[in-house]
Amino acid sequence: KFSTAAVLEEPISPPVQINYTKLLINGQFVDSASGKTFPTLDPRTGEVIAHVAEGEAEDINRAVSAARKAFDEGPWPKMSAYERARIMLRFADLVEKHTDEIAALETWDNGKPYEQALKTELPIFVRLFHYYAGWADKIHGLTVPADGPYHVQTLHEPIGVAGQIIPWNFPLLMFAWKVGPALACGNTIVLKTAEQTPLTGLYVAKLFHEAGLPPGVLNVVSGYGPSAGAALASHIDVDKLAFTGSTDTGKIVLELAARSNLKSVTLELGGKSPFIICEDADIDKAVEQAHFALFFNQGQCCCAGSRTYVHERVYDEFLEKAKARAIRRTVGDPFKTGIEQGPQIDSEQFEKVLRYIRSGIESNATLECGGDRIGSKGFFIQPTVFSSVEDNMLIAQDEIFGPVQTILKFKDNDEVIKRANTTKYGLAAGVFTRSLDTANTLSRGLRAGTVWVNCYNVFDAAIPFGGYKMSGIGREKGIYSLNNYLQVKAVVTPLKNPAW
Ligand code: TXE
Repeated sequence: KFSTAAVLEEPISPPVQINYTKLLINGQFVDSASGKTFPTLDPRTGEVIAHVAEGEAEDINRAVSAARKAFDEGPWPKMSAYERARIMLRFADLVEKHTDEIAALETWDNGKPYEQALKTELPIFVRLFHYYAGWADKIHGLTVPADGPYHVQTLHEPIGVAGQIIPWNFPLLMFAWKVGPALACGNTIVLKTAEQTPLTGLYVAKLFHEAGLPPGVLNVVSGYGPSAGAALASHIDVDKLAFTGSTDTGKIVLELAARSNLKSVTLELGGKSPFIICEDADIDKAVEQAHFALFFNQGQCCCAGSRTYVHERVYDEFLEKAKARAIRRTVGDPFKTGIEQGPQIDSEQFEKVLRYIRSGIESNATLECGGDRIGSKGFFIQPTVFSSVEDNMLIAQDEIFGPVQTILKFKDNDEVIKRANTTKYGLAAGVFTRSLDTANTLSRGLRAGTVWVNCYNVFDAAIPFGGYKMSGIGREKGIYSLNNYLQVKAVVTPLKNPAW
């Protein structure tokens, strides 16, 4: 029953050097106040790649002071929006110039396939900065036709210092989703990267300074959640907090934000997204997209299509093909050409995924393929498929965050809408059908921030992304993300001559 995925050979030597391991505060690389460091590991082997300065509360204080000064004294928020846009565009150019190195660093620290980082994620990263640079000089208020002899206008102003906490599954893309809109609106930033993946954030932040970003505008602190992350979320001088991570940690940071200074908070949290294959779907396309929806990025996606609902009339055909596709999936050293799947991020996530696989077996779901680790080194897991999954099983309810596809059977649209919505999450959903009516019925019935119809994982910079229910608060990307980083000021002036 195991997949035929390749066993890992000797790891390929990454084609990049690590130059930046300190904290980036006020435009300078500095040691942490305590002098402490922490190791970041290669998920292929579990071995140490580098020791990185460990930021804690004292370092967050230093970074927030720098960001505060850069906001209050300028020039960033008061600079012409066109100039801000030009710096963002110059940064995007520099990223393109160093794209091989940045992708290699991302793969080394995270374990994702190099080809995915290079050909999919880096272009999305660059495009996102182009997109938000385009917005910088198009953010403006309104004139408001209020009653009475008043001239009323709204000014759309930056909020101030933005605290941003990002996870390890897409270190670069999460950097872009957070930093792009915040800078376009004229804010200054303290960004805390995930402790598993500190390297690319430091690298690209250095490039931003080369592109002309003034010191203090973008500060990057590496460190752990309960120390550095919590200090940022509860900082009295931080005006806005943007967080991506688990729902449990999302609740903690929301509480810290409320207890400190009521800073406004956006949260992008977990999911258990349904992927629905209707009886009239193009089955081959649905198999491929359902596979992509779940297995992309080692299954470590908040929007992973992790409940695959298949109509009973096409269930057997879909299952056979989905299983064959999972067995064909190429797993191995992410630096090797043609590899679709690398290792999970760390031992904690690796053990968590294996625990859920055991739970699936114990709850009598049928293990169709996979189910075990690959090799004895690093954090590789076989592409795994469970069929005969029931809604009440743990594997159908919890976010597994790994390469484990769970396939469930349904009879009709009303039933599947109800079952798909019976979850605390509401991040994304997929619908596969040839009928426009069915597509419309399902996309309107599903309670999710994104519904992909006959496609999945489309992450254009202009498309908003975020969750219903416990998948989060607010939207990132697109025009919607600008609101997260703006204050609206109403300016009311009496008119001397109301007739005009
Ligand atoms: O998440 P955490 P973890 C889900 C996924 C995964 C699970 C746990 O199911 O298996 O979460 O992963 C920082 N105050 N997602 O433990 O803890 C932390 O340092 C402030 C979904 O990695 O939420 C990191 O920078 N910050 C997800 C960030 O929060 C704190 C992506 C995320 O870590 C903190 C990742 C605290 N007390 C995991 N504790 C998605 N939505 O894409 C931790 N952090």
